[in-house]
Amino acid sequence: MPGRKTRRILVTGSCGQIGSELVGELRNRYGNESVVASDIKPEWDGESEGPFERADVLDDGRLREVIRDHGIDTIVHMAAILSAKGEREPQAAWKVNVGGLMNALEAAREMGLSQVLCPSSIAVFGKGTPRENTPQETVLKPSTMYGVTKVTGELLCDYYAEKFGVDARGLRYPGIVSAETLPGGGTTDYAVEIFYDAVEKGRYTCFLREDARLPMMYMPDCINATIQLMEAEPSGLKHHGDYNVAAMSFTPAELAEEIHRSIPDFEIDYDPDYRQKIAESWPSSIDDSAAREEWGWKPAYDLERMTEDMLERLRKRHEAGALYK
Ligand code: AKB
Repeated sequence: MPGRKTRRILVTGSCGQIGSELVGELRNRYGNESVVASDIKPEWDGESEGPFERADVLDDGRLREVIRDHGIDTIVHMAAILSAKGEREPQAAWKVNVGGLMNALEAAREMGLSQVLCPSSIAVFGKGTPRENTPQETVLKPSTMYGVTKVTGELLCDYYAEKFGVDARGLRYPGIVSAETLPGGGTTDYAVEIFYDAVEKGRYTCFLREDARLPMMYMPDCINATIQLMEAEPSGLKHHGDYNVAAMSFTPAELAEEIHRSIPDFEIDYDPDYRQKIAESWPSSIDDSAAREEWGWKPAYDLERMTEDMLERLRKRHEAGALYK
């Protein structure tokens, strides 16, 4: 395992909601030149400076070329199609999420890379899973193609770790709330959209029901969890690709109430669509004691602190005429 300062990291899906902020933080820690951002998009639109390579994760040859050219030893594999888009394009979701991960794992195996980190999601849960305080080890019978690909991804990480000794790691992200890059194609996206609409229009129509309680996390915690797991000593880890991580759980009504404290005129109404069914198949809260015990996971943000920070950042941008970047 390379030391913290000597890693050379490739982040796939760098232009996405999590990738764009993760690249910045990894560059702060490891140096700009040591972190290569890549995406199927032609240009890097993130704020940090450093190398960018256009690469489709399904193009195995291109992926290996980037790995070779930059002397990469760690892949953080963020490229994926999320739950709602995956239900509209299930074949593409399978291809990108499973095919892309296989390419990353195979490159790691054949080229002797030190680590692959691939996020999983609360979407691995489904029928027969306890919905409250969902345990680490439990039934994994997702009802979405996204969930099917994430269970497969977890199993692939375990397989490559045990069979080939690839240090493959992953964590089950809850819904992620962030102020920099908009999410796209997820069921939990409402929890970001609501802030933009609250600041811009003072009202929001939610595509989930008011009582759809889901596990959520604020981006700074998501970035910390990801880097903490990357840097955790392997000897302390009993799992590979499937750590539950939690921070808070709330319903759309509770989030609206919290926003209401700062924007008293804020109004919300509800027009649930096909995403409600996806939300109903997921847990309402998660037991993350394995992550806490094995690599010291501890979130910093609750609903109140997150809402305050989101509104402050978005209001500033709105006043400067740059709400949407
Ligand atoms: C989604 O809603 O699809 C994602 C997730 C929970 O993995 N945010």
